[in-house]
Amino acid sequence: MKLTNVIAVDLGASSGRLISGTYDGNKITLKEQFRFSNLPVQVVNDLNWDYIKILQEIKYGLSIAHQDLDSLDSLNVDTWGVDYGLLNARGQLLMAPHSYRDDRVNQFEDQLYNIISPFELFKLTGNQPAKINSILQLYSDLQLNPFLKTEVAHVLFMPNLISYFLTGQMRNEFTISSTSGLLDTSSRDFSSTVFKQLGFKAAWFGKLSKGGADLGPLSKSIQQELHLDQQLKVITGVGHDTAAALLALPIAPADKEDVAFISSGTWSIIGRQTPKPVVSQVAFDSGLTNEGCFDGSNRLLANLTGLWIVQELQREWSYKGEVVEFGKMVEDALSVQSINSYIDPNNELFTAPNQMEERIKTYLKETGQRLPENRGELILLVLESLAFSYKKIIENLEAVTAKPITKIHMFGGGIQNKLLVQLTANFTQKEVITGPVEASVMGNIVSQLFVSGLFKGEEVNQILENSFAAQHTQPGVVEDLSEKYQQFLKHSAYINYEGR
Ligand code: ADP
Ligand code: LRH
Repeated sequence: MKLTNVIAVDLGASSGRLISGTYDGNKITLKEQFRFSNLPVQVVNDLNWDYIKILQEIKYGLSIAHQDLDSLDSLNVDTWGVDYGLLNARGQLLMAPHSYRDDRVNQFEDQLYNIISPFELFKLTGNQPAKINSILQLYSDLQLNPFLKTEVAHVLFMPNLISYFLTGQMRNEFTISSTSGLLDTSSRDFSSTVFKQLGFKAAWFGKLSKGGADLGPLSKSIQQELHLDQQLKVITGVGHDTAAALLALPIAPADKEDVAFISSGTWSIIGRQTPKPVVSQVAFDSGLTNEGCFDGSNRLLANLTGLWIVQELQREWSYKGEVVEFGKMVEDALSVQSINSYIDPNNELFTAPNQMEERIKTYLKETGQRLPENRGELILLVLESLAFSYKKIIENLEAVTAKPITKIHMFGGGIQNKLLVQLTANFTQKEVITGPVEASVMGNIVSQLFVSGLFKGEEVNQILENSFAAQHTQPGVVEDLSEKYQQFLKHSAYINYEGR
């Protein structure tokens, strides 16, 4: 069989990567072609994505991949959720896309929820109202810049915006759109009810692409710029990184709804697959949200501020002149005992950038808990708080769906943190299956092979099993955790949703 080379452009909120996948009919072999840092930039009062740098880095990565591989067949972009670009009728960006951590939305939250209440929004769209959601970001943009109402001609979600930069073609995709708070629970298309009430126009978003489509070739100018001597087609495959990752898990169809997944990267996303969105009062009260899978089914999940906290500690310490590798941070945490102090990772204090060490200490002081005496203790308390949050959310998922979870599939950069994986197994007392690290990339590639007609469906699990070795972590024998868990729940009001 002829080798097929596809490129996954996977953009995370800490780094972007171009990874090639070579499919030989039996397995997919990944090769990292290029990785670059991707951090939002504070520009006076706005926190923006550096979209020009992102595009430039992707072009550079493509030229490296082109030199490395004989032929490039296709490319697809997946990214983090919710962010978007606003374009005028000439297809130009009206402003730099904002990061979901930009604080312009704070002043408009109450206004939006006065028009449509949070529970009403949840029932209408399946999305748990949150500051980061595109619905609140877009509503805020329109209030802050009234000229947008007449100037906006297109809204493209981040992966679709990047694909537009590469091809000149505009198309929003289902999985990424499902993070926006703008899709209807039943039709799984843009909600005319929400649009009418908020003054958004359906034409801005265009026709939704479901199940993937061929977008067209890389634009002529980029082909020439990169001296690409062949046609590379760009595919609107899976657009959301978490939805992409689910395509990379070799789970038998019959077991799909029995396992939980934990995506552990900048964010932690903890969920399970369900046939349809779950919009009951108890799902809402449990802080869960519904997003779409590439096959049109549903992901019921909670978004938790994840290793962002660890990333910020690393960034802060390195600005102070000390380079602290993630591996060293884990070693430091392994060398100390737990001090039984906990944070609520989803507390607002931890979503904003800067001064993370101080923020953690402030939280501990305000909740009357013991302060860490060294970096190891500080990192360990963050990791324990994350693992206890995973446990609580898994309990919520089991309660809301009235169905036990048998095991956990964990993926993303965080699975390189063996301590976090073991804590997750120990605290949940469930087997944790890890891999691949680059799950979004693998899923991105799988979606391209589907769209190109190279995969039929049933054979995918076997091909995934041939492509990487999953690791199995069993829960260790641990002391009685109930007191520790109660202590965590006492200090994590947001995670402990019943307490809201
Ligand atoms: P995103 O896709 O959101 O940018 P990733 O999935 O790449 O994030 O995960 C990044 C996280 O993975 C980092 O915050 C870090 O905590 C963790 N990580 C990466 N490499 C290692 C390592 N060698 N040891 C421990 N943790 C690591
Ligand atoms: C993780 C993620 C998550 C949220 C966040 C904004 O990368 O996609 O699912 O949507 O980004």
